[in-house]
Amino acid sequence: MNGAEALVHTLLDGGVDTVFANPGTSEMHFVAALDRIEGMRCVLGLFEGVVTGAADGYYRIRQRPAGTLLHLGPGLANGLANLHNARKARSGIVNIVGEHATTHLALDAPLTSDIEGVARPMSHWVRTIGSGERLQADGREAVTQARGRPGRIATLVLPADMAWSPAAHAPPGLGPVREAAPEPVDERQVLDLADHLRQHGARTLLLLGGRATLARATAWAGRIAAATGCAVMSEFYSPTIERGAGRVAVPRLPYAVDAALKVLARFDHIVLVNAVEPVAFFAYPDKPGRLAPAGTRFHTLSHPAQDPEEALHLLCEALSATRAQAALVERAPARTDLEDGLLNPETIGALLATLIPENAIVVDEAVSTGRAFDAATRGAAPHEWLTNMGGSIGYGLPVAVGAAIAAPDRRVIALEGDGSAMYTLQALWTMARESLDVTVIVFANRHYQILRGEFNQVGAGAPGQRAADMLSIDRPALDWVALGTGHGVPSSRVTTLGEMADAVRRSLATPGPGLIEVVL
Ligand SMILES: Cc1ncc(C[n+]2csc(CCOP(=O)(O)OP(=O)(O)O)c2C)c(N)n1
Repeated sequence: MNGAEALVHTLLDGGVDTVFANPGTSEMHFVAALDRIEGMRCVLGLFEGVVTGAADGYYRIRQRPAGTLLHLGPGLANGLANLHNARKARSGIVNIVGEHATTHLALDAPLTSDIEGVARPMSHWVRTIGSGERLQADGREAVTQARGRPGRIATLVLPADMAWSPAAHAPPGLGPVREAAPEPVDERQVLDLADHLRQHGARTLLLLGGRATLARATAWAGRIAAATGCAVMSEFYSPTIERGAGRVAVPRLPYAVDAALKVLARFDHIVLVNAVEPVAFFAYPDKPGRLAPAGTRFHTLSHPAQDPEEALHLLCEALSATRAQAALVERAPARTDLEDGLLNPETIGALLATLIPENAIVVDEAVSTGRAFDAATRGAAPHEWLTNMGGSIGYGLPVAVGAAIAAPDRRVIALEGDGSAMYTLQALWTMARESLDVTVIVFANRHYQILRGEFNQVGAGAPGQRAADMLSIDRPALDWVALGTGHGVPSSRVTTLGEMADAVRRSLATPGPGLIEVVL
């Protein structure tokens, strides 16, 4: 057995059975090992941002890390933006990054760089395998890190000579690597919070983050709200929210600072459930960075290393509210009037509420077009909704790839701003090659629309021609039908709501990917 083979076995033993890859010469022995050893699904991405974003999407749906295979420092660097997003989403990922053979490093060949230095800012854990004897232990530690609670980004650098040299056999007696158990919930704190909610329920917000937005957790939150009059909301961004008809409504905090300030002004207390204090995305002159009013008291029910479902359940029990009737969202009525009407963000939201299929996974990178989708799609059939946790655009198409690989029996819908989709459009090719059931809807407003608003919000005045040219993408207009078709994805363009409805229905009913360019 060589080192590469030993490492593949170590990953498989640790429950990592999917690798998103973009390899080079230094990774060829690892590629050969993946070829020889049964059990690893290998998915090629044509840009490393696709690879790392796919691993993020995979984790969010499977709650289990995938591996990535990246080519030295530059390959890793190409993947960093989506590793940043994954890190903010608390997704576990095992990055395997190839490195020159140890003897070759001194020669300073063209691809030589400080890989650990590149990796560190976006990784929780970084290690270069320094000897064949350490290889399996280091591999195991990388998997253990990624399977931590919450998930962590582990980057393991594999020098080519470690990959091709004979490796030590697996140390005996090591069982499989499992996800770390959650830390226990603080029962004293649960009782204190129950007392608090009995007295101040109406002025308290339960703010849900991380896995607290899964339906099993929100079901308890809904009962707590019914019993105490508290409100329930989620952070603006979530790794995934299980929502839709029949579930507890968990509105998202608004993105816009003024709107968020207004919502939070209603509360004296915020109970954080795997969430953090809400802050503005950016600083603006004359606007506060903290979104809750000064004097708001924060209480922590659970933090990301704890199980929010358990915490909410215990709180519900402490309130004797486990049988309370949570208010559940009703199914949005079918709208026959809609499809002859105008095409705009409001009507698109209403249409999506009728079209999202049960159990679908929606990846939301619709940016300004999607601002009202949260309220509009609340009564859709039950589904999951994923948002960008790190704010680095280009997350959506890769995350859709990973989600589709993690859940092959579910339809994925990627809602994309045209500007955002351009960052990682190579993901379309992976969707086509792997025949993934992904419906990509590109909102072609041909601008960086959100930035036009931000220009004004930060007090930069009215854009002149040079500034306007940096905020628009209309000259030339991108041809999404050509881009999609060129990557192997059947694509169409629509200009009315009726055409959009037909095209989306067709794609949902057709196995494999489809792309719809919605011209706004
Ligand atoms: C990696 C990265 N680069 C740049 C930005 C800044 N940025 C935020 S939104 C945006 C434009 C988004 O355009 P689009 O997806 O078309 O959505 P729209 O604003 O038009 O609704 C840009 C460039 C970012 N967030 N991340």
